Amino acid sequence: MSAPFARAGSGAPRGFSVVVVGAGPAGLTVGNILRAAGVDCLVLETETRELVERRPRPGVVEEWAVRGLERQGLARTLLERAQTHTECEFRFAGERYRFAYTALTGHHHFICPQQSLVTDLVREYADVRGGEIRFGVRDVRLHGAGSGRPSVSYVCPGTGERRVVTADFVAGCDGARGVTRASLSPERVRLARHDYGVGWLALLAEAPPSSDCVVFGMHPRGFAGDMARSPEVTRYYLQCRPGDDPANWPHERVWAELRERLGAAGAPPLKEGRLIEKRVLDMHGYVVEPMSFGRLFLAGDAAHLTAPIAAKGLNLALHDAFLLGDGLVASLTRGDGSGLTGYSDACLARVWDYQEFSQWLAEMYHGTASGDPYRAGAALARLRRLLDSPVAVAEFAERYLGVRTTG
Ligand code: RFL
Repeated sequence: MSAPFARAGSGAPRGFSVVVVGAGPAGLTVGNILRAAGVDCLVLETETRELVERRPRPGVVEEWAVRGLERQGLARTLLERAQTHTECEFRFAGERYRFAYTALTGHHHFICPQQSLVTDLVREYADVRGGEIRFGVRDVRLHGAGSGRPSVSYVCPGTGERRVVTADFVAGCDGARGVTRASLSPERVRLARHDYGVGWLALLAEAPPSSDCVVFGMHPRGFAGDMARSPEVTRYYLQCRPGDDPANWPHERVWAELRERLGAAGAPPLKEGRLIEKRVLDMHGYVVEPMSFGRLFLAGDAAHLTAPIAAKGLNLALHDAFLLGDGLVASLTRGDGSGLTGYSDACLARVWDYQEFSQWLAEMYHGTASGDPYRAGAALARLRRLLDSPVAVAEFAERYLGVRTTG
């Protein structure tokens, strides 16, 4: 491992074994794994600690991911506080279809607002495991990613000075809008992108849950989703035009559309509340292959974006982080580089599986409202098969939960 500090006054940049760019779930999980093994590292984050701990983010976490956090000693408060989801409901043509996936598979989802997870991960990394972290840094730049000793520079928020840190490895965990991905050599990486051609109006309502499980509504006017987040807050989605302006969706219109698209025989009435978040997400996904270049390893949304259609992005970020954290520890403490060599392929197998599931689900959710009778007919066939065939249901359960339940 590198000496973590350069001699005072030497003018030489400080050195760390690992510099992690980005304090989201991916970066903080990598940092925590490194600190548990006694590896020195620095996390750089452009936002303040208060903002990353409060930024409202989603919450469907797969059971295997929570067990992975638990193995790293990172799930204690999540397990104390998170609700579990065991069923979901499809609504179509005024009917309700319950899908009790836990009864079928023995597995469930955890519902935990991402900001609670991030708060726990920051506290554990910085306050318990003694990890170094700089919040509010500006203009982060990566230098020499393909070289034997890369460095990262940033502008210090307090002094306005540019600081340089060197590293044995850089973990690029700076999300979809970060800078590390751009350091991958364009000749050696491929960016695969898919545009779903629809938008989702993502809403957070100060309203108690209207349903005891996640509800997916497929309607000729467009998809609608109802996902309880806590006893006080519920997330709703409404399919809309890509690039639509949230200002086109005043309170009355939102609730009228939700009532229409989620309406079904015997469904409990929606509990309305003040809309505290309203933004339009253009549904798209991308995958960067390979996820590493030289001594730079990407993890989470920095490497791949999964449209929130199947609620998979956070889960993939954690999967990458477990593999990257373990690979870095093996390399730095035991000289075993096999985890890092196989890192990209090991991540991408799950990434592509989840991308394909999102695409499959997207067609079922949006086909009915596509205006294309062929797509609408095929979407209905997809839904009917899911409702009628035990084999289709078992496969859906596996993919929805991200586990192999058979074989
Ligand atoms: P993050 O969470 O974006 O964190 C990246 C961090 O890097 C910082 N950053 C930089 N730091 C230093 N230098 C720079 N140049 C930087 N640029 C950026 C950022 O400030 C940030 O702190 O990425 P990470 O760690 O890869 O985690 C990915 C997940 O956050 C993401 O995939 C999920 O939120 C996706 N997602 C969902 N995933 C699930 O598994 N289950 C869900 O239910 C779910 N629902 C959703 C979602 C994403 C949504 N939005 C926000 C599009 C619902 C929505 C509405």
